[in-house]
Amino acid sequence: MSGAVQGQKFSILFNWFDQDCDGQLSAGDLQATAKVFAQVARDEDHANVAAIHAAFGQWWQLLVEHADTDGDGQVSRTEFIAAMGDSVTAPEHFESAVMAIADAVMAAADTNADGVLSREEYVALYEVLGVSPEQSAPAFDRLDLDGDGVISHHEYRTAIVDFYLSTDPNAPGNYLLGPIAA
Ligand SMILES: [Ca+2]
Ligand SMILES: [Ca+2]
Ligand SMILES: [Ca+2]
Repeated sequence: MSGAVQGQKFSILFNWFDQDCDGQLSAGDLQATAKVFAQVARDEDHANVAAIHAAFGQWWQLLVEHADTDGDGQVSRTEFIAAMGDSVTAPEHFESAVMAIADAVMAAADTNADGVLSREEYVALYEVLGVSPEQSAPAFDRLDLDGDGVISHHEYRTAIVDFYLSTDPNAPGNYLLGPIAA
């Protein structure tokens, strides 16, 4: 049961990364995903755009190393889900791979650079990613754990950890990408 929740989340993630929708992740897919995320940054925010591209590059290296078990230079859905539940979420990789992307994306999305995500900044981030305000606004309320109306860096990281590591179907961080239930 617990594995099913994680598998469902990783499968949604796979769909996001597989930008050309051919059922395989490639270096090109990850570069395209980085470009999508980078759109949330302000035009002059070159530092965070570079950080997003670097973090996705690192992420792809980790996937090739740990997920591409048949060595064809691409990562299938099955390979991805297996590696996500195993190597990628291991503590020694999680901070450098997953959190590097999360931190760069949050910094880019924090367009007024006050260190927190307002509802407007959060909704704008998800609009770039193709998630409607109808989905992202309720997610914002769940991720704002202390209810102060903004998502702090700590709340954001808690959501990322929940999303990747929690097997609880009701973990607030599951809503990071919108509802996971089919
Ligand atoms: Ca692909
Ligand atoms: Ca802000
Ligand atoms: Ca908060």
